[in-house]
Amino acid sequence: MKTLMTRLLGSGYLAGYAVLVAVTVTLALLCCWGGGERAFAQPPAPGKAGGAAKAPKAAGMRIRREQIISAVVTAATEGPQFDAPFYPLQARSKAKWAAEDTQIDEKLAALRKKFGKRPNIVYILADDVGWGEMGWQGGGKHRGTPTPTLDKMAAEGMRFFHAYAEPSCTPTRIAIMTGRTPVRTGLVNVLWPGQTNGLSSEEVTTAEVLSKAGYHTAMWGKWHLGEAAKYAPENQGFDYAYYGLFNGAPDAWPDSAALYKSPTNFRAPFHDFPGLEKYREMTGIDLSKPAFVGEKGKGRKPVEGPAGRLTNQRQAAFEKESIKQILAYVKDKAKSDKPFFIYWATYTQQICGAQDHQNDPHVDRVNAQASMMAQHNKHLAQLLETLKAEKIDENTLVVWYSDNGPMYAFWPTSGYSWLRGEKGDVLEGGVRVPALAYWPGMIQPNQDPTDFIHVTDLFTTAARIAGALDGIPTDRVTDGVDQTALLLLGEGHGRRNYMIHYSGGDVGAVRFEDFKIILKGKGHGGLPAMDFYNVLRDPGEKYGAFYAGLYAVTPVQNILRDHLNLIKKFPHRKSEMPKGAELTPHD
Ligand SMILES: [Ca+2]
Repeated sequence: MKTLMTRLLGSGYLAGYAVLVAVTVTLALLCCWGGGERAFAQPPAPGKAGGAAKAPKAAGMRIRREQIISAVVTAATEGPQFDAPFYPLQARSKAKWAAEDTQIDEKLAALRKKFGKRPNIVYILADDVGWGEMGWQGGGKHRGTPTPTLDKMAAEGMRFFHAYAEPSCTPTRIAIMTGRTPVRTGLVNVLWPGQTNGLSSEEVTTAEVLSKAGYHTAMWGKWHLGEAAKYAPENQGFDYAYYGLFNGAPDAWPDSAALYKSPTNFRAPFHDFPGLEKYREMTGIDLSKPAFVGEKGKGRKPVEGPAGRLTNQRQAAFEKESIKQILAYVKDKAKSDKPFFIYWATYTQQICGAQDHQNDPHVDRVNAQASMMAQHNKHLAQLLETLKAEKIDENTLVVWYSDNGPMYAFWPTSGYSWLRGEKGDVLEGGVRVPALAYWPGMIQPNQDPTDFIHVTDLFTTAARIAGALDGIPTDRVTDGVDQTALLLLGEGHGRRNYMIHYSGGDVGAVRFEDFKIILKGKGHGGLPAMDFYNVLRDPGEKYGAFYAGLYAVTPVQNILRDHLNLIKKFPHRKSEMPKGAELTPHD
């Protein structure tokens, strides 16, 4: 990877970079970089700490041309420090965004006047639901996985055809919780039961930002960001948390062992698992407490009953208990003078199904996830009805987002994507996911913007809507951009035109506008090795011919270069994973 980067960012850089800067920087600045040193009245200030380059302090001091370019392109002028490729778009959108921000402020102020408090925020993160799985995408009942409530939300809210996540569970959970590309946090791998690392306490979560801003904060579902108490949600900003520790796989292990002994072990996926007791003897890993209920400042205790015992019925039981609690929570907090933040990391659709819904209309019984999706749609409808009954639906943003693409290893109990690739890939099938935003009265119904969003954006957008942008730390890079304008003003108001798709700790692909380059091994014929796509024209990534996209190579290289350069100023947090123990299975 390093050699490839060096080659990609080689001799052609300067010319291309000058073009990029010329296009994006204001005329006032352009006049400053004709000579070696010029006076520059108001130099932008970079991020406050974390090894950021020092900004010239006094107005009018003389600075070098290189410093001007670097400061304009990579550094924050105030507030959060975003990734370097964000700044050219910000620079050329300054007037437009300022006008939009005024409109947004007015809308939020009017809402606050009406309800007397800031908006509630509900983030629902689904598991392994592939792009195309929704009825509104051509899936739904036509693929044996009915999604009636999600289709209703799509019709009454904003549906995203261009929503992106990280390629797997833990990384997307890091991204939604911190607004940061996982590699920056020191945690890039999917966590497996018994592993001792997790999301560093030094990271600032969405829950911490909102809690500090006066929100009630609660979570239900699959945490999967570390097993130790210090990593637990009640110690990462949530007042209350009802959560599972592990990925979805262990729920199927004990039953698989039993199935293996029976004459009906057809395709039991984990049939070599020796059972909980034997496994503990062999490994020292105790799987008997897969779920906990925690309260901030009070610690946690294991979940009792079927939702707290590994079996392939646990996920469905856990979801049932979760929605019961969520509805009670909403009813209770509707009366509070403080708003609430709910993070519901639903098990839908992990490996196990929901027995009660196996015989629902249109449910494919061979695909266990279809029944889980049916159950989830029912629960989701109950949540929306409750918000309405409590008369807070117009003061509650609900976002539904899948965490990654399907996992075909468990086919046909795997989910599905119409796109190429699967969970773990930086191909569209791995990272492009179904997503929705629903907010009656604030988000206009039936919208399908072409703008693209990334799961990290939910962090920054929550902070914006809560009036808590000042809670975002400025001593580190935040990758999520504020997408409130897209939500409230509609198509064309998105604030993102690039993405860096990571595969574990390495850059796997770079996106700029409609162009996407997937970085590969060795080049040939004097050209770097990469697959080039226009993913607007070719969402299935079927036509990866490089030559048609030669003109886009330099802009994409520049994005990569600026991204990598900023890492030098804001180094990644050290991994807490013991050296040499990094495995990267998907889940
Ligand atoms: Ca997942």
